[in-house]
Amino acid sequence: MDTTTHNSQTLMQIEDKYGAHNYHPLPVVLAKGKGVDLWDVEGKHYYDFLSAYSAVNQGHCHPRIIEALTDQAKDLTLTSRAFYNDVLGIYEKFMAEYFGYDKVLPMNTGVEGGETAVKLCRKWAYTVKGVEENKAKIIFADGNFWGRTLAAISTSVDPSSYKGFGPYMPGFSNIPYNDLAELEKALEDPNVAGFMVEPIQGEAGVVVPDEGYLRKAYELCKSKNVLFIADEVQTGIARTGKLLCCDHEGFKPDILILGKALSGGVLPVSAVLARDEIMLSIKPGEHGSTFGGNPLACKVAMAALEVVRDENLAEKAEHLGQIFRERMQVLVDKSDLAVLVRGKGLLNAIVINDTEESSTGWDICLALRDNGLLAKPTHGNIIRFAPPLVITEEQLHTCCDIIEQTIMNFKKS
Ligand code: IF1
Repeated sequence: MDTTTHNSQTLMQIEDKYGAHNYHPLPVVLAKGKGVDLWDVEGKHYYDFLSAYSAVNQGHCHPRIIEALTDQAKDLTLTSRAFYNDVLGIYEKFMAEYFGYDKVLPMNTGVEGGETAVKLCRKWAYTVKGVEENKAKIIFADGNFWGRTLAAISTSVDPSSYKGFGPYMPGFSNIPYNDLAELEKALEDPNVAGFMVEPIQGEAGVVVPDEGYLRKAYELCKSKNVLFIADEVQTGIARTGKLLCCDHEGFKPDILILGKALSGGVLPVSAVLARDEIMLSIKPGEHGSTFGGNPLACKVAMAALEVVRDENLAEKAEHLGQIFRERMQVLVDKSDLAVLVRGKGLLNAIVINDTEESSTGWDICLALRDNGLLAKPTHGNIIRFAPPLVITEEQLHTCCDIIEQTIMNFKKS
């Protein structure tokens, strides 16, 4: 093992030489995280305003979650699903009761959750709804992002996601986001089995649909015996001020996909929840994964969800999110650069007065980094701001000061 003492520069060079170039990270090399705080290799402090894309809602290295990890790691980490173990059933009951569903199918990454939801929806279509084999259709919204697999990119309208990876998955179609008329039209096709949608589109730039859109979309799906599939991988687990973003509109998705903060960012844990009629359409041996539902992940996830409940993180996100948007609105009103702020809870974004192709968002994030705050643009002109939900009101104001000063003093290149 390389035991040389490295600095940020040498570590970035090593990654460049030996690692695939499938990312373009902001040039900062992190070495330690605790709560909202991050430190780089040289010991410089930053406030985390990305939370690993909403995976670290509970704060970095939360002691209760780390304790669950280390305790279980000493006993049993993985049995595979070839055998039972003494944790999975306890976890499944915990999850079913926590979210109010009959059953849970445990997976690892968010995109595996999405793939699982699509397979469940198709299987339900053929075995319950009565759609002809291989004719099931699932509708997605333009601007969606649910991961990097071939099925996920087949529904993308972003060339950087799908270009050069064809041919694409059949049986998928797209409609505009936040457009009930287009959804109603698409649902006329009797082969439609599901509508899979993010309650707020994260990667698209924290795009919040009109009040009531989700509820009405759900009702339209119900009226056509079509499953409403909520991708809450990024919006779930208290991020938007409720346990689930769909809770803002008071309905339960037919299929719920969770990931990211389900483990508090400690290891990959995802889950798909549904009622028996849907979940039992997949029979033994028809789906699974080596690590899905492993005892280590189950203990970590239960601790992560107990932290959300015991520390009232949804209420915090709701309260602090309002403060954040009020502070940012003051900035928007006096800045020529920041044109609007939008979001729910502590999932927010600022739209910058420049083109999607510009580097202004990136350049502002470099300046924010220099001023001790880490954020990343979703597009050239949209910066997402999503701190861990454990941030205090005082820390939030300090960070709003940093954002305000950085943007007010920023000079476009
Ligand atoms: C990357 C984006 C965010 C997601 C939603 C499913 C998944 C994601 C709503 C898949 C994952 C991650 C992927 C990561 C960066 C990040 C991301 F910029 F890519 F688009 F958050 F907006 N549904 N999003 O946001 O979950 O398989 O990654 O566990 O690919 O760079 P995953």
